[in-house]
Amino acid sequence: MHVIILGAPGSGKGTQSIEIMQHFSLKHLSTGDMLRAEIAAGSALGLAAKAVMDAGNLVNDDIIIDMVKNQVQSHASGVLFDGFPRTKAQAEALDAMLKELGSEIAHVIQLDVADEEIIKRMLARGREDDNEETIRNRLAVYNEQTAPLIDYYQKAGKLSRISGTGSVAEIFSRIQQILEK
Ligand code: B4P
Repeated sequence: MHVIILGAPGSGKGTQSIEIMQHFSLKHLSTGDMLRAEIAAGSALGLAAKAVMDAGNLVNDDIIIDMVKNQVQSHASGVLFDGFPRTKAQAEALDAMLKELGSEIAHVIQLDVADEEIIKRMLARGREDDNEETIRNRLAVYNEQTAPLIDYYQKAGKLSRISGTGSVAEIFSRIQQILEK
């Protein structure tokens, strides 16, 4: 079973992914974590990605798709995609990758959180890319480049939209109901 957790930056994708991983045997694949690992390692990819991430923009599709491809091939039994795909090109590449493996996405869970709540959460998180100017740009980039995926997965009959407001446990129980169906 392959699952995507979709939502605006700071909507709690990473937080819920930890809960999902503990209950379902899925490999957690976070492109944000992978990019931060590259930055920490000081690789050429990390250096290039850092400036893009600090500005709140998206890292180049080809780089991201290559990064994900290796992981998907070695975890064909079930992946939880967190923060990927973020563009239509990434979504189409993912569909093609899975098709090659004779597989497909089973569910897409979309976390719905109001912008004001997101800004509050991210300012409290205080990661390097969590200043107000960057957050506002990330929300604009999300609306422009990632939000069209809601329609993409809805048309494919795979989307479940849930409220991402409430306690971490409350939100996880909404997700659990969907995944256990
Ligand atoms: P990501 O690492 O994916 O991170 P995110 O969207 O900021 O956060 P997430 O939704 O996981 O929120 P979290 O659980 O942490 O992206 C970082 C950057 O990497 C992107 O801007 C982009 O530049 C680049 N990137 C990554 N993937 C890419 C791709 N595919 N293509 C191109 N570029 C890519 O929660 C946020 C905060 O809220 C935390 O402090 C948490 O404790 C708190 N919180 C969570 N749930 C809560 C709740 N229920 N109530 C109150 N607070 C809560």
